[in-house]
Amino acid sequence: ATPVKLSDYRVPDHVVTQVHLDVVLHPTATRIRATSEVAPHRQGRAGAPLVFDGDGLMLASIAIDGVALATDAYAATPDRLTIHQPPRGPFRLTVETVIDPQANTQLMGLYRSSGTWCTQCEAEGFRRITYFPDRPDVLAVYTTRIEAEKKAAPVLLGNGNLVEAGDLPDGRHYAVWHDPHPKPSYLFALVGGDLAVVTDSFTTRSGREVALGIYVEHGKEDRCAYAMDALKRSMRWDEEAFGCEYDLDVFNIVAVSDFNMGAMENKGLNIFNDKYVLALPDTATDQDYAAIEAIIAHEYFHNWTGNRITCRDWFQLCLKEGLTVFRDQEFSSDMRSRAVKRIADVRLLKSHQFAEDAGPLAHPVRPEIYHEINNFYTATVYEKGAEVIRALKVLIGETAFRAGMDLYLARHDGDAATVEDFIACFAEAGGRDLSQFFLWYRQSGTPEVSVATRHDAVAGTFTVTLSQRHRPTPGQTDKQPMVIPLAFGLVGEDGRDRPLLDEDGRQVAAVITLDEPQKTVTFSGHPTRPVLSINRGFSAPVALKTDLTAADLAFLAGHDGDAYNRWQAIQSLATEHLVGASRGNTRPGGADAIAAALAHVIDGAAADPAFAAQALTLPSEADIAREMGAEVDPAAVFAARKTLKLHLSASLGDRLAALRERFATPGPYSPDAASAGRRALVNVALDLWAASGDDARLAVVEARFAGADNMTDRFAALAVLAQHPGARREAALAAFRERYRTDALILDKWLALQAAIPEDGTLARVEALLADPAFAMGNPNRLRALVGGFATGNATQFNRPDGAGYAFLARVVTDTDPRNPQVAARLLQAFRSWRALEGGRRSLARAALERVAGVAGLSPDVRDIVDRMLS
Ligand code: HT7
Ligand code: ZN
Repeated sequence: ATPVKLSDYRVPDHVVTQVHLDVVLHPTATRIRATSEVAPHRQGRAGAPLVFDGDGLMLASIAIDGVALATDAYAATPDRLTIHQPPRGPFRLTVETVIDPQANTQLMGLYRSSGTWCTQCEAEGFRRITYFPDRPDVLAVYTTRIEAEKKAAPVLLGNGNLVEAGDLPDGRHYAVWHDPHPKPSYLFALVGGDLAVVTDSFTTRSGREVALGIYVEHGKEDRCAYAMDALKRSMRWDEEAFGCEYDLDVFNIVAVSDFNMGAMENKGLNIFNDKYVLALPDTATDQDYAAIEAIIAHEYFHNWTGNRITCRDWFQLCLKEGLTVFRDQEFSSDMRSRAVKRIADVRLLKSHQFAEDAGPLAHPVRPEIYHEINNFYTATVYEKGAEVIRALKVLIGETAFRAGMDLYLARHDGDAATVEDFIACFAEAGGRDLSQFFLWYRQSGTPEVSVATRHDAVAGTFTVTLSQRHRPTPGQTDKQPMVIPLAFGLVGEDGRDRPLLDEDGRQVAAVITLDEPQKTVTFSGHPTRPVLSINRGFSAPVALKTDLTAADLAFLAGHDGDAYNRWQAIQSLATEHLVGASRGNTRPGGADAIAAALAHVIDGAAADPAFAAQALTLPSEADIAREMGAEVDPAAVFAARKTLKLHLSASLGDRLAALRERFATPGPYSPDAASAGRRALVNVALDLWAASGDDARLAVVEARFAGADNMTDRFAALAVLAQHPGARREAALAAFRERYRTDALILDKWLALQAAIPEDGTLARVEALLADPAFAMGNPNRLRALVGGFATGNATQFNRPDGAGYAFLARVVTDTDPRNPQVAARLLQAFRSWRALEGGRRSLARAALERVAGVAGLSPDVRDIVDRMLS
């Protein structure tokens, strides 16, 4: 297939300003009549044929201004409608299509989930409903009339406000929804089904009353309170933090159980994967609550960054996604602990995005070419996209950043904009040239920054030399130096930041901007050597190499005034040790130094239990592998990490045990951040304490599992037991299965946990679970839990030395592809770091990928991933 290139962008020849959709819902034959007000685009090609997109469509009828078209006036194929000589002025085009939602297993366009009709139109799903210019720069006002049998679909929802509803003969009814805000087709949505609703209301700052509704399966109404609360907090926060007020009379959320991603920001009618809506203390962990809060906020924030201002084309995806992730991260930081949120976000960035950027799927935050847009909803576009905005804020300062945002929201309201439009607002607000900064959007790969320091006790100076390096990535060999804002401090022996003075004794800012290949900065006033704390708060998304010694890191771990860097210091200390151990070289005393740093964390845990929990969490196997970069043996990595855990379990045993009492959460469960932080600390301590495998300790864990009064503690105990083979584990897994036998979302946790057991028997267990009634191949959540959990959560077993893990994934991917290409392509990305493996595994992984590549009739989604993976 021919790739799509950013450089080929041109305005459409025809625009649609208004659409009336008449949808008659039927399980297998839904009829859609779309009447569009079409006009030639002012800058389009005069006299061009009209070309509308389709995907698997069948045309039932076509008319212009009410007159049926002669068959030679147009050509309709499943994926295109062409009118050879459309009128030169505005006209009304009516097309009728009939589609089969029941047969739609791709979950794109109009499909059915547990009997509910629902839609997913981003990125190119609308063309599976009707012929249309399905591109984000065609903005139209939509009116949708939905008709259905009342018994099957008593609830009929659309975008915008409800303008009319009523009964029809033969037990049928209808509803008409009108959305006054012009929008691209990817934001269209409708829902029809027999759903329960939980309602509330919100008064905007200008006094507009908004009716809020969350629609869920009957019987799940009691699980919506947290999502509703998160929604109201998001609405208020967006007014206060960004001046963004909601703009319709209604805001509805519908939770469905079959969904390809997390959620979708359709105008006024968000559709969610039910995993990110439903929560009760007995069903959801603290992490689930935090994810619900973040995703509810994310989708809501799209109302401005994505909907009111949308993207000109899909190359600009980060314009809405990176910015909206940045906004949801800020929201969660304000709702919870900022430092802990930052640590969690950086952990995620490094584990997903750094890995992506270091492998064959690396691409710029704003790609310039794609084969399949669905494969570009990536950690790079989302998470790195957010980091770039954060770095911009550090670079230009808070005031200029806010002024730039205000300008962007005012200037581009109603536009389909570009990243250039966005950055121009900050250049203008900050009065500076941001053309070099733009490289963050164009160059792929994680910049590497090396830091060397020199102390001159006689002159009292401290010199920092920074250099940047950019490795080649697919399609990019020559790269230019970037603008890298590095927040920093110089920490004195007393643990306090020293004044930052240049060589002339003048105060300087606490940010070094590295915008050349190398830069040297000298500070005065240091008769004794300070310790450099750099990239504070992870101000730039770079990989750092410093000359900090183990003693410096231990010092920063205990004293850095920047909480993020306190955490980073412990991570660096542990990672360095674990990388060495994975390669068979351990430094004497290395594990003791880590134990000492963690003991310090435990002793000071009361100051911020959630932070202490993060600090006590060792680098993951993936973190260690990423740091190694090449010739990774996942079994050696696992063994190194396990050895360290055993050491810590023994040396910190009493301290860890005492945390359980010290930080027990009193009273009934509450999902608030402070209580969640205490639980996180107790549970991470439990895991380390029980790592010894001592039976008496496991008995305590088992008792905690049985006695837990909430899902967080119950599941944490189960996860600890899962690491230790034996009867206790199997009994606990069976009890969990039985307790939640009718609750698919909870059984997903059970599936994922077993898939992650780092033992030889796990692949057989996973294969057996494919036949468990808790599993369903056609449901994306189940597939992600079991197969995704195995491929991305179990480094030793996915990377078995016999290649059986790779063969298994390749098989599931090729089985899934004909049904749901998007999900298949995502699963396949578990191979993204295959080139960094040691030789034996590398050739087995290559063979598995080649087997996938050799399958005839692969979807464009899987073909794109496998080709890039092998190129
Ligand atoms: N903007 C939404 C992306 C999305 C999506 C993309 C492709 C296929 C299915 C999808 N479902 C949702 C979600 C978001 O980032 O907010
Ligand atoms: Zn988004």
